[in-house]
Amino acid sequence: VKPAMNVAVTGAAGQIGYAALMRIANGELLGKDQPINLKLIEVPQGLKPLKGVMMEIQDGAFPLLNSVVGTADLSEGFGDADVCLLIGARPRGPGMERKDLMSANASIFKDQGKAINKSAKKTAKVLVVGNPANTNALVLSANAPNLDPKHIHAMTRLDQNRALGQMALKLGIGVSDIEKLCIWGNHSSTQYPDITHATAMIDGKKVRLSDVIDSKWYSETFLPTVQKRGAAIITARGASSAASAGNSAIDHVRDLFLGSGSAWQSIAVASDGSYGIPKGLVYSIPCLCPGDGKFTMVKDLKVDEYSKKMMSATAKELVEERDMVRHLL
Ligand code: NAX
Repeated sequence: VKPAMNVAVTGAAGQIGYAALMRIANGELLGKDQPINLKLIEVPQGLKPLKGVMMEIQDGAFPLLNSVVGTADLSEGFGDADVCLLIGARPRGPGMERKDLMSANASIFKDQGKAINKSAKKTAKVLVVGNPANTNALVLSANAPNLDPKHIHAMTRLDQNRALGQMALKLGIGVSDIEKLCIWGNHSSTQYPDITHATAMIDGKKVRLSDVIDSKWYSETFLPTVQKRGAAIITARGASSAASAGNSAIDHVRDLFLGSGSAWQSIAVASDGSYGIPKGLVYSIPCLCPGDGKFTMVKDLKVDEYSKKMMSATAKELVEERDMVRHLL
């Protein structure tokens, strides 16, 4: 039996936490042979509902689950963590400006960065889901110098999954028939879902997506559908997407640890300056995941004029976000 890995989850009593935790406990995050210790972190007022979630987890009788702790104490929660899933964040309140939201969250992620720096394993892999995810990850990284910034990610996998779903629906094929579709930039409406490198298997033949997709459908239907999917779900469900967000967080971490071969995965991570993206911005880029917590960015892609414009628009938004939290970096 493998030694247990420690998985810390913030916002564990929230709706994404609720949707993801049973699956994590069931081995979908790190593999069906990997025992885990769950460390569930909430703000003090979240501890009561968290207790209920913990009772349900217990009632799941998961063979891989070694232990479960619920706490509002960051050093206890992040202690020896191998994986940190940072889901909890401050939601936008009435009358709250984007700038206020940005700085309220940045200070949460500053504290969490310091706690992870002190208490988690130096090799810990961190995934930020709580919004504004990219900039929260940037603040966290600045406050966790013991960790390699390469291991601090923000989630754009949900955007990638949404794009794949829409494309597969349009073409009448399965999502696994589509390759090399990726998301660039911010997890926001400026994100750029890029199909210029993508291929699809149609009637047994591999074709370039840009050869079979009408550019008017791409720009007038596909792009806004993917970029505004979160809002459409709120309108329909009366609550924001939770199960699909939890699912994508699991996809992200699972592929990082168990590998996903030649498949491209969108990961928002500190830019190394490739593609003219300002160095250090937490910016989504296509990556390969060989497993064992490692990844490599896909380099030297040809970027056409349209992509260049879209990629720099989302970078510009991230630079503006960074400027709003500069005092915490
Ligand atoms: P909920 O409001 O249902 O749950 C959030 C939970 O986090 C609450 O239980 C709250 O008590 C807790 N919390 C707040 N601050 C905390 C802190 N400092 N430490 C620990 N726990 C804390 O929100 P939910 O729907 O679960 O969404 C969570 C976050 O994910 C939001 O910021 C949301 O915007 C973001 N999302 C990000 C997505 C992405 O693709 N990156 C997609 C889905 C989602 O909208």
